[in-house]
Amino acid sequence: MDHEADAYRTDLMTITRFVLNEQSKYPDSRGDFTILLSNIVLGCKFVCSAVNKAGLAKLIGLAGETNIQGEEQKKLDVLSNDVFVKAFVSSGRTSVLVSEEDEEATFVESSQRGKYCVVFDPLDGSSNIDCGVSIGTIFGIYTMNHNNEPTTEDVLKPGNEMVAAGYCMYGSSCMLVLSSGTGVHGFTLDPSLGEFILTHPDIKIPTKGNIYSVNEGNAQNWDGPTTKYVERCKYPKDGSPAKSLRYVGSMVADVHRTLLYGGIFLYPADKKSPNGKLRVLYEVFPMAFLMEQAGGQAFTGKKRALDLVPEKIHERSPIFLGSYDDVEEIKALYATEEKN
Ligand code: AFP
Repeated sequence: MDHEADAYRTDLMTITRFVLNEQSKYPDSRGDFTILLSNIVLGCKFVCSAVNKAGLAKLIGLAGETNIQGEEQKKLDVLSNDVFVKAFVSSGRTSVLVSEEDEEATFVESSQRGKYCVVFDPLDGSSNIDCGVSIGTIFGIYTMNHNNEPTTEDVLKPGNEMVAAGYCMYGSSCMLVLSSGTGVHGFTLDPSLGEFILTHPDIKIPTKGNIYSVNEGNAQNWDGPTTKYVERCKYPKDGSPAKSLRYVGSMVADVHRTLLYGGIFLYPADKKSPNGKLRVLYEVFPMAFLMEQAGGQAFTGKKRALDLVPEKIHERSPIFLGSYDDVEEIKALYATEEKN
């Protein structure tokens, strides 16, 4: 009998236990982050269950405009947003919420306020829902550094001021990947226990990868450095093998694969979208935070992504993120262009 393996199987490191362990390293900590995180976990479990049922609901006629009681059915992304907003507000640990689904920021009323601000995309990649492809929730967390009325200025801060970030991927398994500034850790939902269990401790991205991930349908509108970079992925000049192309079209899935296998994910600027497509606060920053924590890099075409200072809550930015050496290469191409 393999006692060591048995001990491993019976000594489960749940996400709550993991965060409590981390918390115990800070004697002044009052458990606010643990409480906030347990509400994120609740939202993720809810969305996971709803996503799993989405196909079935459609099949048996529960989804659509109205349900059998004649009530309007909410779309999954709207429903997910409602769940997360309510979980954050009721946690009593948040003051400002910015969601991809809501045009304006939500300011929590004073009786329920707490020290955190959360920026999030409750269901990213929602155009993939109907075909059962992986989608996800992305979040980033800031702390309030004053006791005055909260404003949008509390979240219009560079990504390097985030205290934590993560995503939950609803795919063949449900996985929550989190960093609170001490490495990146992955937890997989055990559906029979209803608990996220630590399965990927201290994720490090390979220094170089052999996959590039981009929507090549936009190639005719790319700028010089992006065009040159993708050309090099396909026809390397140094005799190395060409990179493989993988593109899901769900940022969480594409970034998750990049984190585990290495390589680069690009959503560049193009002539039609000079600022790219992805949103700074709840797509670019959280993923850039995770990449750097895992030993990779994230670059906008001009600067380190986490050094951007957003001026609007739904601002967009081009993004190149992934393995350290692969991002170095694209940085060099932009540096050369700037000189010429
Ligand atoms: P949707 O939520 O509209 O599906 O957009 C997903 C997304 O914001 C991000 O998850 C993808 O990386 C990116 O857009 C894909 O964009 P393209 O369809 O333009 O490639």
